[in-house]
Amino acid sequence: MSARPGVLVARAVFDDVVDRLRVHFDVETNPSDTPFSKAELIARLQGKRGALTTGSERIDAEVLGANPQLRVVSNIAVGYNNFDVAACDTHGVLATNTPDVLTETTADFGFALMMATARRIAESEHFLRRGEWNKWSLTMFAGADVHGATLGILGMGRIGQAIARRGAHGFGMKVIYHNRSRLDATTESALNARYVGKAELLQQADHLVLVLPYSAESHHAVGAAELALMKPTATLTNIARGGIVDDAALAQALAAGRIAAAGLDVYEGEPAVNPALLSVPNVVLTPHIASATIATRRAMANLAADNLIAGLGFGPDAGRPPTPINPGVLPLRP
Ligand code: 8YV
Repeated sequence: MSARPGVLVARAVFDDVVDRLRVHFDVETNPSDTPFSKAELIARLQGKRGALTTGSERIDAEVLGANPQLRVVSNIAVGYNNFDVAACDTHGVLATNTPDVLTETTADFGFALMMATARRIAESEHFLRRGEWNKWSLTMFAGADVHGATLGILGMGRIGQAIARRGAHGFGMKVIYHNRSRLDATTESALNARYVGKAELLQQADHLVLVLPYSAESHHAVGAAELALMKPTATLTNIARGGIVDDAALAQALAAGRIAAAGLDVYEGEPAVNPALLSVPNVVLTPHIASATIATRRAMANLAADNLIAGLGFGPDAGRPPTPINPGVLPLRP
């Protein structure tokens, strides 16, 4: 039997990143890139000390209980709602994520999706492709201005702040935000951002962007009651997580013209998308690609590999993984 620790790479990852893992570990990969079922994930993890996961793999008490030898779960994502961190603590398992490396790329996409939504880019492109464009007219696909408008940000972490910078400094937007904790005065003034209550954020924003982590508290943070507070001319953009928006309520609000338009990169129960959203024209829909540039996805995969290697006690940073979620479990049990 090999003395090298075994690790599972749960989804297809860049070959050179897997090669970095092979220097230290016996690596099992998933070349088909089909997400494992829970039972298969549990089976594939048998005997493994570590796993490289994505948002598709749920690591919970059942998975951890069935694999007591597991020591490190390294997510290729900044969000980690697929991890039960309390269960990881209980089992002495280190959980890690990939913050920072995706901030600017994700903010670029959030801004692009917000602009596409405000300026009706997808809706008008579909119209053109359907061959329906037979004359120019003054108000054809007239949308809402982005420059000078009020940008509302719900969740003001790293990505929220990067979106605020783009809005305030690139587009002369008035930035308001709501967050669990208020930013310090220096950061607020650098971003030209004003802290407001959630109701005021909903009422005042011309373009509302959601960038908060998903948790039991943020489930359906934007539902029918919140949508009812928004301006009928407003747009809503969700690049955070499915489940933060009540997708059924949003589809109804869009169909009724309760708000002007929405841009969604994430969905409740994705990759399934609520069919009601597919049938309303005033929504731009993308398949969870906010961090998807080659450079950023490579940086995420490499940071996840760094975490796995160091977490399992190898490489120059042995025992000191760069971005732990629950560093309290360190040093790990043998
Ligand atoms: C990931 C994301 O690509 O980092 C996150 O939290 O949502 C995306 O950047 C996705 O979660 C796959 O793991």
